[in-house]
Amino acid sequence: MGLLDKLSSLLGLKKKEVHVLCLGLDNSGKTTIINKLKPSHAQTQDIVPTIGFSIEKFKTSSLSFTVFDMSGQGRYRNLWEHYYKEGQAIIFVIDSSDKLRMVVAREELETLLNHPDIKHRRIPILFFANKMDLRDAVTSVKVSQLLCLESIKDKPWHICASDAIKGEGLQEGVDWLQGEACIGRICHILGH
Ligand code: G3D
Ligand code: MG
Repeated sequence: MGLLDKLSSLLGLKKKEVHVLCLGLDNSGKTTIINKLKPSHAQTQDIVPTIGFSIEKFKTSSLSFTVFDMSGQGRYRNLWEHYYKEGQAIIFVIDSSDKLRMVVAREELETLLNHPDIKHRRIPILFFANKMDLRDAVTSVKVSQLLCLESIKDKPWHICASDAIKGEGLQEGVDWLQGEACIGRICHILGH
């Protein structure tokens, strides 16, 4: 059973589909992470609506994943923001060794958090401080400071250091997301 199948079966969401958005700057490691999480039977669909922007999608029986690069090209923004509405959980990936673009990642995160389709929803956000194996990488605590994560008060969030190539840290992250999604589901049922 792949990590994601386990997640969906534990959530008891056999019928209802959960949409997860996996976002971050290009080259942060999204595709590598998703490929590690993806069960072998998942159907992948690469969509390339415009040259220079691509969206990866795949589905398991009860989870659907949409992955895209937030590469700062304003003209593609509408294309990716279109997916915010359906997202019920977010995985935001950061290249911990790319200090130069950390500020760009922070700006993208702020724009995401202020988007009308995200702003007022208690949507869980899992951050992967990825590429921890690289000598230049800063710690996940430092990444969290650089991205001002402490200022996120109205959404559950969690940061995990990861090495997507070896697959390290991914399980911890998925476990956390699973717990949050369960809580969110129970609150939803209870009408909170
Ligand atoms: P993206 O989908 O976010 O654009 P990718 O990023 O998953 O394509 O990864 C970009 C590059 O970073 C890839 O290298 C990939 O192998 C590498 N990478 C991803 N995660 C890690 C990690 O945790 N550690 C290290 N050292 N490298 C990582 P290439 O060389 O194929 O461009
Ligand atoms: Mg990619």
